[in-house]
Amino acid sequence: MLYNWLYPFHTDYSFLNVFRYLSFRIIYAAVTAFLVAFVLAPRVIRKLQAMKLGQQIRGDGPKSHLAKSGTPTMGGILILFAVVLSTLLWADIAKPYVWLVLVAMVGFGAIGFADDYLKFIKAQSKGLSAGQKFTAQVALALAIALVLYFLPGYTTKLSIPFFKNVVPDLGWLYVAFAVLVIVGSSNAVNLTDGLDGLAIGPVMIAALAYTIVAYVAGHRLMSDYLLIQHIEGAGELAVFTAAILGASLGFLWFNTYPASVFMGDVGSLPLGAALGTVAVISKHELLLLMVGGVFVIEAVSVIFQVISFKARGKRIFLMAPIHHHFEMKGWEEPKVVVRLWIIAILLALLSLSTLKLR
Ligand code: 57M
Repeated sequence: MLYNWLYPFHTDYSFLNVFRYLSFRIIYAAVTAFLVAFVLAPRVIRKLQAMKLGQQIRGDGPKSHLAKSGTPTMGGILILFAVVLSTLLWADIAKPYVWLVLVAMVGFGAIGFADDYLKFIKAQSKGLSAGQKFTAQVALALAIALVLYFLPGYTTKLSIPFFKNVVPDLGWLYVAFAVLVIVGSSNAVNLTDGLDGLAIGPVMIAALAYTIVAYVAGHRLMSDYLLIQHIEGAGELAVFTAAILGASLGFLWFNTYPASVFMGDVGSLPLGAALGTVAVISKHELLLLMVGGVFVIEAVSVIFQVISFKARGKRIFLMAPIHHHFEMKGWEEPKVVVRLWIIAILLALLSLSTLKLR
């Protein structure tokens, strides 16, 4: 909103002209979100501890996790606050895409909050049932997809990495596809959030990658040069993803091993949904499979493990998701986390290279 309120006065105060530059607003959205998360985290952690919102640790997991019992969770509330505040401050709030991604993030955050609330505050150990959670996620994602479908100028064409001339128009099928991307991304991040810093690291890396993708997609000359679909107004999504990057950095300061706080479903579900929604709006949905490759690997490891266990009565991994498999093989937790971050960085670099390799 600073852009909307202050830029009009640039004729009187020339330094306000700086708000016109998207790159300036992207950088300061990240810095603002970082500072909000970093400064408020100690107070939030103390509040979560006072409310006895400590994580219960399941006995059937790696034994090393038992020491984590009582670690405050639901720290994702802080991430959400930092991202929403910074986006409202630095994005052009006249653009509908800004409100759509904020609604997606807050909506999935509410689903996660309800789950955590039932688990930790009402001490109904399981929280929302899988069916309740999934139904709420699909309903919200469907609403977002339908708004997009009927938004003037939005296209249901699907970009395919590496193939610039293959752009199938999915028509109304795109609505189902968009729901799949948003709900799948939300749950994949949720499954990944099982070690200190393991989810927030790849979220940061994916947010940085989509900051670049959204900036380019919203830039007429750059999108034409790279032969990618130009999405008018997509540049403002880069302010939002930069805010996610900044808030994630601030949260990581306290979530790194040994974690002082966990994000909870109130953090993992909205972060995944936010990345999925940005991928859908910027028309780089399939790219998310590469950018968020660590999340895909984690989710696929669970799917294969459950299918194998049900079909053959045997496990493929010592334990799923795959981060537990490495723990069971004797890798220390920080080693598992940083090595998966390295894979996430490499996948993000390869993903960005596909913008040129077409
Ligand atoms: C999301 N939640 C963590 C924390 C975090 C189908 C099956 C694969 C489901 C899966 C599951 O329960 N997933 C739920 C993962 C949990 O973290 C909490 O949940 C929030 C995210 N939603 O913010 O509040 C535990 O993860 C650890 N943790 C950290 N540091 C962090 O920064 O150490 C989390 C964040 C925390 C803490 O220990 O308690 C989780 O793992 O539950 N189930 C599993 O992942 C279980 N795997 C399993 O059952 N595998 C079976 C299946 C596939 C057949 C198998 O391989 O045979 C593992 N998780 C646990 N115990 N807790 C193993 C058993």
